[in-house]
Amino acid sequence: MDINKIRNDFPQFNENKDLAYLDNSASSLKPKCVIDALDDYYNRLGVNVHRGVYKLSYEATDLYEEARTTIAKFINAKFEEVVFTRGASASLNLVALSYGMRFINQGDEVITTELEHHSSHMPWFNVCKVKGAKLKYVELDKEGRITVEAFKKVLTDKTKVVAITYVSNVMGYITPIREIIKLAHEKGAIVTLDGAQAVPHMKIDVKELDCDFLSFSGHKMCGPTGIGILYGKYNLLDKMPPIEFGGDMADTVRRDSQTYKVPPYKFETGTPIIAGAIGLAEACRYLDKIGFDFIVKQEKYLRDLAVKRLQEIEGVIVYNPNAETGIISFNIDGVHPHDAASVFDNNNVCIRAGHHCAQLITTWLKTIGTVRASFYFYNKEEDVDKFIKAVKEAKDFFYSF
Ligand code: C6P
Repeated sequence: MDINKIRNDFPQFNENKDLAYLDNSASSLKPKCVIDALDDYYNRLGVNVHRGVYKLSYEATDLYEEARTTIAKFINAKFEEVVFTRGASASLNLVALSYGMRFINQGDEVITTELEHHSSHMPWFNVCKVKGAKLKYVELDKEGRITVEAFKKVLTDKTKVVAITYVSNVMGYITPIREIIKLAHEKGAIVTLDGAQAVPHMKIDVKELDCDFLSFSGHKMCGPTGIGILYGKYNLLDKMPPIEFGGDMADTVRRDSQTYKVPPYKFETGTPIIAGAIGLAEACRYLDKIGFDFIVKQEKYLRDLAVKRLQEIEGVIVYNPNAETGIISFNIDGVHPHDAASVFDNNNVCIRAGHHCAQLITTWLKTIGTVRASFYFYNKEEDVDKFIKAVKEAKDFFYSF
């Protein structure tokens, strides 16, 4: 595929020709077609859904619900299994606050890992604390990976929930999730999967994975900010209580009783994120057009190239040289990641530095934080060149004192 043609889809590169955008795990850039879809909704419609008895509102409702159909197809879910949320964090919290608070009891066990983002780990830490359940951690291997063997060691008859990441936002490792899900189900536990770093980068089929819940964000996959998805198996969503109450999710409301709509609507309180949903559906169509075969190949090619060149620089510590995805975590020995980051910025290279909202893994790595470069399909070799130049410049600058 012609990478320059792909880059023409992204107005950011016209505005900022010299930009090496390597902070894709934080948020991806947005293609023109997604911006146009948002524009179209606001320019032509801009009205509410599900409520208005006039043509504009019917059309907005159709676009909003068609977006759900598109996104359901994108992950091979059913329409009614796709809940619109504010993002991955909101989706992960919804599962813990609803399923966890209703179905976890004293003495139950929840399995998590040190590779979790705070939004995956913290909600279950709190559920366990309130409910008197035990939070157990899968022992990571020497590289910092989750293995099936280590998972088996913490899985027991008491395990009720496995809250686990599909791809780590710091290490970029892909969790061997199929086997973990199978083993968890054999014990009668459910698996809530954090797909924030997986769904933008690989083809996901929730039926084939057989996960019980999958959470992800629109803004990391070419979609707008402020929209995310919670996929849940319908039988689970159906028995879960809502966590927010009010407009549009209610069925009947009386002085002494109330009933709620069926999923997904019982979890979508108030005016929904209409433009966000429409924009995310456009992003799904766009990613399908680019094709995940290309996305996987391009990210891997660029990250391997960058890792090889990083490893040639003395003093650079790469924490995940063998990761399968486009994430590289590293440090320049003795240089604070935030200090290094300022040199990248001066070179117009966008990277992230710090603990990446995943302090369990930076603690495990025995560092306060890392510098993280994260690639997406629109990155090119020149970005790697600029990135390596910035690493060398940062090292030379801080080693000159
Ligand atoms: N990680 C990063 O730079 P939100 O912020 O709700 O869209 O996504 C939360 C989230 C959940 N899980 C994982 C694995 C994630 O990586 C993120 C977001 C960003 O790594 C911002 S901290």
